[in-house]
Amino acid sequence: MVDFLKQVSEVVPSKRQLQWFDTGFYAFIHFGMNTFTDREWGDGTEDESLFAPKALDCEQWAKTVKEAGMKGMILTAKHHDGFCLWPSKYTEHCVKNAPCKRDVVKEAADACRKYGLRFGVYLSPWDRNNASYGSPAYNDYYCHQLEELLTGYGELFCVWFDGACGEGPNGKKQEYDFDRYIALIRKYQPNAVIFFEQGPDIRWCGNEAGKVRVSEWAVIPSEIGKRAKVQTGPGPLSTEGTLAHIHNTDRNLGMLASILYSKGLTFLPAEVDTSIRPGWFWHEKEEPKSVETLFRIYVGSVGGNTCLNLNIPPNRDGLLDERDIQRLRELRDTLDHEFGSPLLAVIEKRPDAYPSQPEYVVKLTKSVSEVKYVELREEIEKGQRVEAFKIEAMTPQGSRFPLYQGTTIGNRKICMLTDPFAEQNRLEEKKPASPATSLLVRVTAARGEVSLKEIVVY
Ligand code: FUL
Repeated sequence: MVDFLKQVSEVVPSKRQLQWFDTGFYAFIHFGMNTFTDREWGDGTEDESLFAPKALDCEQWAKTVKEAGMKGMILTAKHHDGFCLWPSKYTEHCVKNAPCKRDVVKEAADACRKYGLRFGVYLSPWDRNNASYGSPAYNDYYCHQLEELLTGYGELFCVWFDGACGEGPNGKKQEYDFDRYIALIRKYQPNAVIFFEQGPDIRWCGNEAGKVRVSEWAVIPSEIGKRAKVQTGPGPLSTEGTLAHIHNTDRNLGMLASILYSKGLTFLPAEVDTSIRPGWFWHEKEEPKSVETLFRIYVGSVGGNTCLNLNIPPNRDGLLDERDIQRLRELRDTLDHEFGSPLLAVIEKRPDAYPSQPEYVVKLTKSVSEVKYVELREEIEKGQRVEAFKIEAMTPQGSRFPLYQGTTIGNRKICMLTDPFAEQNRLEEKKPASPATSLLVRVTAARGEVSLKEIVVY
């Protein structure tokens, strides 16, 4: 069992996964035929003449994304309706036959470069327009299109596939040749992460509502990763209740874990993809989510060992909607207000603690009542190890009282000690300040030796 735990604790991320973790918060742009037909899924019969944005300006997208503090953008180069936002050599169903003949992929890629954003593409494998869909020839078609995108638009940070596999125009379903698609991406864009439900670099968190698991592990059994039809909530994918129990007495769960892990382990972190609005595409009547909801999604995802891919859909003019821009400004203001100025703190690692259960004393110049958030980061390059931790307040005399209890940390864990949107905050402001001026961060269970690379207090 000890060997097994060692093995689990030594599964490390790739360079491209680390770069993706650093990207952290980026935009999804759903734009295409559906924008003009007011639908979420087109059926592939839409006439190219419908694609006619009047004031298309990808720089407006990039500027907004940059100002919101995001670091990248992923564009729907082709959605399920098959219409391509670039002039593809391999189909007539694309911008070259539309009133707007511009290469939207190129304009978006250039705008990203201008604003210092990383750029990625979403090429839907499901294609309801292409006649070859449902036959091996479609895999050739898809690879040709991938090749156009992989070679014509500079460096990509992400190639995003969704799992939808419905019927094509002739009623047939397609067997996707993912191995071939992946090989092509690796050949031309070795630094790009590939998003798919089951990896290979990042996996779906299992819902489109912006929710993460309580324990969002990046190290998961390869076998589970391959058939990750996961739902919201703590599913087996999180390995909650499996590995954690190996240390404990529950033999059945220990057995289950060794079976699950018998096919090996993989580093496969989750991405949270959600839309600022109810739909993925722009619909006049839809309104953006509240700043409170977006803030909670941000803290849960970026601060929950995942990255946040937030969709903002351009409208029929080809511009981001002013309502969404305003909401992103509010979100940025809230994030700056809450995380803009960390508190001064001196951090000391206690010398006598076990390597797998380190303890850190965080000395503040203020009372702990002032602390709203504690951000913890593991040295994820060495693997993800922390299974449980506690944060306590400590007085100069050494009395302690609990403030927060958590499970996984991973790349970044943001622990919210006071809720900025809760009414009770205003009432609590009147309470006397706590005499405690230190925090004690204690890792209470881990898969191996732990070293936190950052503790930041806000
Ligand atoms: C899903 C698609 O079916 C939705 O339309 C959207 O593009 C979402 C991000 O992925 O699989």
